[in-house]
Amino acid sequence: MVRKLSEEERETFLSRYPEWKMVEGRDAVSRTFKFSDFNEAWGFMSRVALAAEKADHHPEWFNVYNKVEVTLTTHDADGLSERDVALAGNIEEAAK
Ligand code: HBI
Repeated sequence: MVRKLSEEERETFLSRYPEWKMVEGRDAVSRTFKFSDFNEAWGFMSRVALAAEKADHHPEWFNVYNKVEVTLTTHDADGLSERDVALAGNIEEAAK
């Protein structure tokens, strides 16, 4: 069973990744990415999908054309865990 992030770990996470915001009413973080077109968005999602499979930790996401909304939380912890921090790091890399 993976544990939830502490208050301090959350502050560290959110200051390290300021584009990620807490989701209202959920213990989750979310960020929206905008790409030049669908092809770029799709390439990003493909890279994230591979990282998610490798980590066995998967995002909740929504895509329309060049926009990808990503939400991270850990079902097994019923909230944010270090798995979300790690995946957010991979997602930031995949968006470069
Ligand atoms: N992804 N976001 C998220 N949260 C989980 O708890 C999770 C997951 N992907 C796979 C996974 N858990 C498996 O470890 C469990 O379903 C067995």
